[in-house]
Amino acid sequence: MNNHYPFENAPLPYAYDALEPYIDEKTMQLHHDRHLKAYIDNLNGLLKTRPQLQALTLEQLICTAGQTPGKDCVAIARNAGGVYNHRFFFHGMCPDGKKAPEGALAAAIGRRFGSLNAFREKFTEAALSVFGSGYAWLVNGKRGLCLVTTANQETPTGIGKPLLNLDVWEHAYYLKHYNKRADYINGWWNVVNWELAEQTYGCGRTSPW
Ligand code: MN3
Repeated sequence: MNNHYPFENAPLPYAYDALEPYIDEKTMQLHHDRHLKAYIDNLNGLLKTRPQLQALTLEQLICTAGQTPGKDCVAIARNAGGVYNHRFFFHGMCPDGKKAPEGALAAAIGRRFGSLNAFREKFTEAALSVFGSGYAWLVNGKRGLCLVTTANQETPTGIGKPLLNLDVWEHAYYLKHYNKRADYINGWWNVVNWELAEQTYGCGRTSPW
């Protein structure tokens, strides 16, 4: 998969219905094929006439485009964030994954939050607290693990290395759960890709795909 322009909408790493009954097939189809695709198409459209930005990765675009004055720079950062956040979200889930983290990540969660259950409660609270559209994240920051919420398609890459994210825009759950975000979050815990979060925690990469 290209990590720079032109960005492509690579297929999900599992079938659309693989996360049933927790996340429904139709939601996954629309979310990947339309919502993510729109960010990719918008981003490619914005970069088409800017060769100086075409070799940059998503992380570099988010970082540099948002700080560069000029027409469309905010739009570039927002759409790059939309691609990064969705790729992170889709890869951060899997069918039949392990139910809990192990190894160094499990130990770090225990140190920071007391227990996995306490972490789940705090993360759920954070995800419920997002007003309107955004994400909840587990980030490995300068002082260790922390919970972060971001609005719209903002990313926490300036705070540290993201390990896990949850899309709480209504399009992520409305078809199945209507306005009940708590039910969606509850189901999502069953499909968290802990193995990938462990690998991301243990390596130098800033994105897990
Ligand atoms: Mn989304």
